[in-house]
Amino acid sequence: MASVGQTGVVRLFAALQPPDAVLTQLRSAVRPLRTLPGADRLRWTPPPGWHITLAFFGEVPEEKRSALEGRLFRAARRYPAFPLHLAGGGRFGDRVLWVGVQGARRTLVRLAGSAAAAGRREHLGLEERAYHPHLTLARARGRTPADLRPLVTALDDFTGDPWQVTELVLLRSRLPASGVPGEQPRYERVAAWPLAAG
Ligand code: 2AM
Repeated sequence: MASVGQTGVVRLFAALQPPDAVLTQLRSAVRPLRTLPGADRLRWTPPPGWHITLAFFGEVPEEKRSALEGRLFRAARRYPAFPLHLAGGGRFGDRVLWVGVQGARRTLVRLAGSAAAAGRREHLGLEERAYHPHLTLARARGRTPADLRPLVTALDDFTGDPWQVTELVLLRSRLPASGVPGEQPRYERVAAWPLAAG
């Protein structure tokens, strides 16, 4: 378990971590994108931290942490293992470039809903926005919009190998010290629970 920060709160989110072989494939697909015009003006997410967010809990007070973890453990064991693969590109407006997630998407969306419900029952401030499965590859810097369309097109033909999702992971996000240009959050695995139904 990660140690609790000095303020007694930690920034936590539930996620899936694709296996290393899939991340290696994605890395190879992303490498040529980084040489396209405008790509150097984006902040590219470092491959070791690549994940598919299920639910973002924000700052979780220490006293709610074990109850949240218990709820996530119980949610995970209600689901069977299920297959996913990464495929194609997409974007959120002119700010976020991502790779899509395909396969047992209905199960994925239900699992994400259960993870969000676990947070809501602990009265954590979850956003109500619709869940859109994705793995973020790059973000626009600051307020500068970016033309992400050529990068999305370049990912059209990418399809990664399928893998079997067998666990729900709790990750901690450590924000960079403010004022460090280009610094990104670091993610740390705090806990993982098996999908154990069936
Ligand atoms: P993103 O990939 O779409 O940026 C850790 O911050 C993870 O939680 C990121 O993958 C991020 O999604 C996701 N997330 C969802 N809502 C968030 C929020 N309000 N603030 C920060 N991250 C959020």
